[in-house]
Amino acid sequence: FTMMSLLLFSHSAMAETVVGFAQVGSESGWRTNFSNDMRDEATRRGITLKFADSQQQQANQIRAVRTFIAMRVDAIVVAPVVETGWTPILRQAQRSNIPVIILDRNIRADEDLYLTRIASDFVEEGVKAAEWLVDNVQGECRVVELQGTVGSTAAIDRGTGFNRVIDAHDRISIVRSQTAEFTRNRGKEVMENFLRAEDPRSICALWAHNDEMALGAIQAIREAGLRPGQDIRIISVDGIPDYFLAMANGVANVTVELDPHLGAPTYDVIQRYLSGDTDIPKLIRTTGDVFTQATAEEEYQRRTQ
Ligand code: GYE
Repeated sequence: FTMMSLLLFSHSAMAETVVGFAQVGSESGWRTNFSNDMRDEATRRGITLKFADSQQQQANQIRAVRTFIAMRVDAIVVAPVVETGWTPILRQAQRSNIPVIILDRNIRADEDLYLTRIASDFVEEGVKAAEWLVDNVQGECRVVELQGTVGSTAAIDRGTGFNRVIDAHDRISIVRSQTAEFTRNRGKEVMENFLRAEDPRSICALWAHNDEMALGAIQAIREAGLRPGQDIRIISVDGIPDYFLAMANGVANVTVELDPHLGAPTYDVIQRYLSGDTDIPKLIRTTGDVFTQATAEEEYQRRTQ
């Protein structure tokens, strides 16, 4: 043993775990809850978290990952903005022997390039949202759709699931569809456009790929003199407290919950891997239930107290 190797040995045995996290941004309440959970759980476990808010730009995420590699962090977590374009930077991480965990949205890349992915089934969320519509709204129904970020798994798969269900029902059709980038402001603006482009009274339901856009759209519907939740049914995904409040107030109808508590399963996997466990599944699923006005008040209280 040289002095140097002794020093290195004692460092790796004692050093605390450092994790780099390239987050999408702070476009929605759900995302903010997820970021806070990642920070809180890291603190609880004595893990140092290097957090990068990528402002919905993949280029920023790739730059953050490159920095994490240069810092020689113990693990890298990516919540990808879009699905494509990840292979080169993940190859770099692999060459540096740094494990990568994919959270939430998916990527199109070789499975060998990451350790595991922790996420819900977004197709299933779209299916559940559409099934609520099929079961609760009678007769012809003209739907307007606010899509999430173009190229993101959450938008692609939720759209796929919803369409799969309504395609079997001739009475239900999507008459307008546009992205509002998962944000409340854009949700309001795009809904205003929909209400101008269509006869507002002919719109039966809004299908929004997240609560944040739905909340913006609810505002637009009110300003147009219609009753959200009644004249236009509001269907969405995430289950953030503000949306539970909207359901309790009768201005929104249904949401499919998405669990923002991804910190514990993420650090579990990282700690297992770093202690030598090689038996880690490629996909770890989180699940969520459908919530309606029926339990909205109590669910709101539970989530905010
Ligand atoms: O539904 C939305 C967000 O990727 C599943 O991204 C996520 C989505 C979530 O900002 O609110």
